[in-house]
Amino acid sequence: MKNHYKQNLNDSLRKLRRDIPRITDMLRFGRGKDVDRWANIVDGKLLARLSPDFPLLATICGGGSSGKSTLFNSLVGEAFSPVGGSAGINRRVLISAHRELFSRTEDISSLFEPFECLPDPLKDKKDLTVPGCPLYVVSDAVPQNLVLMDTPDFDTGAKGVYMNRDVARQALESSDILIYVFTNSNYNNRENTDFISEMLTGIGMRKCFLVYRVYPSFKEEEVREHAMTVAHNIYGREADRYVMGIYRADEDNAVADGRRFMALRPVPNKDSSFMNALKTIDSRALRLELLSSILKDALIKAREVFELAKISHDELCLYFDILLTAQSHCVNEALQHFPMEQVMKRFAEIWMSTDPTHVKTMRKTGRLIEMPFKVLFGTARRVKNKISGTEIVDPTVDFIDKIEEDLLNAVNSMHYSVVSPEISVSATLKDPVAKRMLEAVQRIRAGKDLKDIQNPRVAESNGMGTLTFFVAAHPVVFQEQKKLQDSDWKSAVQSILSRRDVISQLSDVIEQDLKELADSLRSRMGVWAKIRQTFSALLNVVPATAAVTYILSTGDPVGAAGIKVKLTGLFGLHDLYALVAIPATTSLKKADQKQLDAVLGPIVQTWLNNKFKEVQDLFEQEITGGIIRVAKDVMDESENLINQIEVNIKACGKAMIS
Ligand SMILES: Nc1nc2c(ncn2[C@@H]2O[C@H](COP(=O)(O)OP(=O)(O)OP(=O)(O)O)[C@@H](O)[C@H]2O)c(=O)[nH]1
Ligand SMILES: [Mg+2]
Repeated sequence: MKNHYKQNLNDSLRKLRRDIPRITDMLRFGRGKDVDRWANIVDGKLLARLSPDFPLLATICGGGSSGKSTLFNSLVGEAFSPVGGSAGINRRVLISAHRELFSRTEDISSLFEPFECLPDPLKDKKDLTVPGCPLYVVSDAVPQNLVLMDTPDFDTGAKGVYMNRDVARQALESSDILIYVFTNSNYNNRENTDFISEMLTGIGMRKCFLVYRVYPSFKEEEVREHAMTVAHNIYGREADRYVMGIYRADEDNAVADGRRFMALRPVPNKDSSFMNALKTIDSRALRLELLSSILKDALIKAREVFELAKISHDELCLYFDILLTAQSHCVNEALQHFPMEQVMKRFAEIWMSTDPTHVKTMRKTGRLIEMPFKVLFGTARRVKNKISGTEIVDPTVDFIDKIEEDLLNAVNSMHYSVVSPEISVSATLKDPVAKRMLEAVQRIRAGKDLKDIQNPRVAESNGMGTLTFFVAAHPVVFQEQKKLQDSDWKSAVQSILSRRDVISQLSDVIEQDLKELADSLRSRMGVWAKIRQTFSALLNVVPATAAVTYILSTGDPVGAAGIKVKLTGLFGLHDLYALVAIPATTSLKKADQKQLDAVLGPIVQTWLNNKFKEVQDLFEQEITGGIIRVAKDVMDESENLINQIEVNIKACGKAMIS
């Protein structure tokens, strides 16, 4: 690999190392443990050891009391590591290497990097029987291309709780070759071989030597057969490829007494000693082979996380779209009753105040018939509007009750949706948001394995293109959901209801909108006379609680009596119409439907657009705000991160083949 490719690989790998755990945390799609292991391997085996000259780390491991420390001492030629006692005597890792290697301080600190510890020499071997950072001993008996490591066992303990598993895991993850020591009592222990298999074959296949501490009476064939059982349990069918040698260490009391070192014999019997086998490993070739296999696997894993992140991001976007659309539906629900009388009266006032001077003069001198307005303003109760300083009509008690009922239903269904484990909404495919939601559902389902296909779902509600979308609440909002669940909902409802006048009052924004509407109507309609008649007919009879029905464009508003207006500004509901049902009164019947639409339509629209915004703000303040904010922030941040991850996976792949 050329130098600049190596540099690119190093840079992109470092970025992936930073971003893969970040995206997993950010989108909370679980896999934390997998990703931790991946990160450890990238740290310990790739980033620290991209150089092919880095020595191989040979790890002696095995079950408790299998003879690991005895073997370690035998290889280094001195009883550094404590042996005997009860199983699990070693509580930390002991490292040994040639003096020459210890003079290369850079290599030594990279060696300790996976353990996140500074290297300390072994002073007292008792220190190894208490947990702590790895210790080292210098030994010129260790071949210069190797670092030898004695590790704690991984099977002392009970009921699945193992005393030394974490240290053993760290040691195995950082090892380049394994020296597995086993005995007749544990050679077929699947739990042990499964653990090693998981460590050695997950990311980058690592090779091993098998050391069988066995009775001298065992025949070579038996030893080989048992050793191959171990090999198959670790590597599966390809076992032969990964076993570098099988050795037997015959039980010997002189070894147990510490009078003699352990002697290893190759199986089948050859001249070469175990030490010789270690010395003649082509460590450079093995390191390169390992690096490319680890890198390949690390990238496969990174790609897997990347795909999961994309699915999770799609799920979050889908959740967000459904939530906002559901909120739009609830806002509609809160605005079922239109204070027609109140709004119309105020509009008439504004209209009159902006009459041309000659009309005002005529009105003052009584030359203009203005009976309907006199009736209106004469009977209405008035209150001072603090904001605009103008007079407005106080809404009737009956109407306020209706608003309160609507609002109560709406906030309760919003609250229910937002704290539920699953959220759903119906939408018509004519809406761009619904299209987007359907595409997200299809992408997620295509990327998910079939077992987990329950989330999300889409159901056809009727034959007219209306779909109902279901998605589980995304884990990124769990905390906010919990906050809402734990908060005092009853008092939140009280606080929302106490602000119901947000709906009934004419805010200064509406005032302004109505003024603009009056101007534009006047310019479109020309002279007062043309619509005077309509006003006269309408304003007297429109009931305060004219009910509003919302219809998606696929519904059938045709034929319904009332004013139909297209609404805008609500999230996800682009084809929404409001139909204001005007009870059939004689005066209204007489009114031309076209005039009704022309005059009342824009006023209804102005009011609803304004109120949507205000009620939506109220919902976001009291119910949905926290969840919307978290979802939006994570959506944006994770999208960036996913893009960066994609770029770096590609860059690593390119550097690898160069
Ligand atoms: N008879 C006999 N005993 C041995 C032989 N090799 C090791 N032992 C004994 O087996 C026991 C365990 O040996 P250790 O080397 O401490 O085993 P270990 O795998 O390091 O054990 P832990 O560190 O506790 O996991 C000790 O009492 C050793 O003396 C041998 O060849 N023959
Ligand atoms: Mg030991």
